Amino acid sequence: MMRALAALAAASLGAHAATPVPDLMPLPASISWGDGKLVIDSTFRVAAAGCQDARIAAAAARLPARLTRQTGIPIPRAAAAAAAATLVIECKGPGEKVQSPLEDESYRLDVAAQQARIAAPTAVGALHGIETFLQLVIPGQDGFAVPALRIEDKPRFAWRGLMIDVSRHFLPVEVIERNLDGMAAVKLNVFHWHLSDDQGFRVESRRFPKLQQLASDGLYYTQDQVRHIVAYARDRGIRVVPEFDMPGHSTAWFAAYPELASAPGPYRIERGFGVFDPCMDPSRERVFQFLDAFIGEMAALFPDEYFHTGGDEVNGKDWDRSPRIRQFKRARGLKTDEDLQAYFSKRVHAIVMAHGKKVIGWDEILDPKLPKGSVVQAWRGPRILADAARRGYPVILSAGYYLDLLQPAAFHYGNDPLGGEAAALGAGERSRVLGGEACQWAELISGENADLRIWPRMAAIAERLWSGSDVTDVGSMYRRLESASVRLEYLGLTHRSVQGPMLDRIAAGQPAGALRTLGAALEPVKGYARHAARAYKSSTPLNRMVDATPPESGAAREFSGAVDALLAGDQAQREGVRTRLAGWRDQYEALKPVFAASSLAAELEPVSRDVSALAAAGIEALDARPTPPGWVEFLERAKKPRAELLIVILDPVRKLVEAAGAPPPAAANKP
Ligand code: TNX
Repeated sequence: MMRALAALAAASLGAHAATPVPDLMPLPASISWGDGKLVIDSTFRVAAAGCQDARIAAAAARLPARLTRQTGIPIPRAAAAAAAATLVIECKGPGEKVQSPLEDESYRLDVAAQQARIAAPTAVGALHGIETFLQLVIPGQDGFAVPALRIEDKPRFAWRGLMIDVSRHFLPVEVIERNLDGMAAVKLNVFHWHLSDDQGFRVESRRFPKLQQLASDGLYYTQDQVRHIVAYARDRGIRVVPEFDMPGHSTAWFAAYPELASAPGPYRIERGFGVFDPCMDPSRERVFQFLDAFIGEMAALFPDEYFHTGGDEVNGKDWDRSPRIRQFKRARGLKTDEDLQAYFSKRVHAIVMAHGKKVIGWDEILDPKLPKGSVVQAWRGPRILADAARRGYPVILSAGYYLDLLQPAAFHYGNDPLGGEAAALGAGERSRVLGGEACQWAELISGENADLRIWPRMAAIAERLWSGSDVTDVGSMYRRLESASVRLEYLGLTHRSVQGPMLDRIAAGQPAGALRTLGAALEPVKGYARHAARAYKSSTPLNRMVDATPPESGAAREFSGAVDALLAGDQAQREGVRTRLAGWRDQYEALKPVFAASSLAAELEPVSRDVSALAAAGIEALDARPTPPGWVEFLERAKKPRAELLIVILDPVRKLVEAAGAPPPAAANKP
């Protein structure tokens, strides 16, 4: 039986006949359902047939342990002949030696009652098939099984990435590893590694060892660790694109090699965040000689054909202040700092290409002199994406995919690389839109909460980049995102589990349950508002409630939906709404001893009190009692962020209260 995918998405894949249907993410290009199911138990065996690729053997070897983690069923790591295997993986060829955006990533998955079979032209396609298979393993009334089906699948976009900044805060190797596991699980294929910025230089250089010695606080990846991560990523169908940001965002380099800078210095690793003046000096040949040697060393370490040299946010101040650089501009007929940056970029791009790489850079590099074939990473908006495509450059979208801005998954999900400005592009121009990359800037993340910031929203963006443009049902996305989120924890990500220890720390020995309840009513302030609230430094501990609170509260979203349904007449929602509100009302009393005991909790007292008062008003409204006195003033206060947290149940409760009785005019409300 065949069903249209959009309809499937709308049905959340949730109601297929009597068998439960798994929540796939990203949704595949096509599914047809068969009859019956393949049982998954401790007799599970996997066989790789005709795959001349070590990646498939490695993935097959990991499979039993992954299934065990997901199901709790002990499954031995034992090879099987194809005829006896539960899952057979076939791929025609190994695929490219160095994976590129041209790799064929398609696969087909057939599941019947006796056996499942993945067939793919390349190892990378087969790896995607394995991930789909794992997503299909769900518990039913008689144990774990995969429903019989055929899936034919391939990505909509060739470039599906996640950029992680490891300069502002260093992330240990194991954090990178588990994020690569998560990326592979949702079929992302580019890890863009932002390895240098004002706040730290994070790779060992043998040519220029002062970079790691003086510019990293001892927190950097050795070349062996880099090779390990590159191999780890390749094993999972993921390319690694390194970024060394220049000529701006480069203070850390100058702490090691001040002779690269436009001003004499002295320089120290930057501890604050923002856009800073230090900048490489385009007027000195020694800078390009240094970069030639450095890029040569790094080009050999990172096998990907693309090399990212940044290019963002050059403020030009140190250039303007230098008589030597002003003279250089005049002598070369370079009128503006943009012209000077274009000159710098042209030199650096020639070096990158001389070392056998293609260029990728932030959208400031878009200039008539940019070498053809260079990829433009559009971060300042969709207009520049369309502009780059019109001018003949391949381009990827990052604007609208900034995970550090803490926007809801639905916001990112609605941001299509071929939507907005790009919708007006012609077919040839559209083909240059290679895909997109989410960005996790690291001013306000640590190794502890990085997963919590990236996941699960990343999975929604991954679906936007993999699945068809007609897969847009937000309700379906959120339902499936919840399942995806649970599965990602089995893979080793900690976006859910880390809240436990973080809240326990804040509770300082008291029970943390009420903190969790409070947290469900809150979200961190959005955009750059945290930087307005205090002057963050890289040394500022990220151990507060705001750091432990996910960007999006699923509980608040569900509560809001339940209130809407209730107000539309669905009385079945009433008790659930009341129970939720009672929890939020009561957390304040429960937390009083915590506020008194813990310096980390003390700042939460006002917001906890307001959540409690708000919930109490909601309960009154459920009981049809009129609007409480002072309500309007109360709402004004409760709307404002406290402790960098927003009360996100405010709107649904306001609706409840207003439905119970129109608020009296503000003046009459004064206590
Ligand atoms: C702008 S996006 C930057 C980064 C910051 C980021 C914070 C880009 C190319 N540059 O240096 O970390 O904003 O969102």
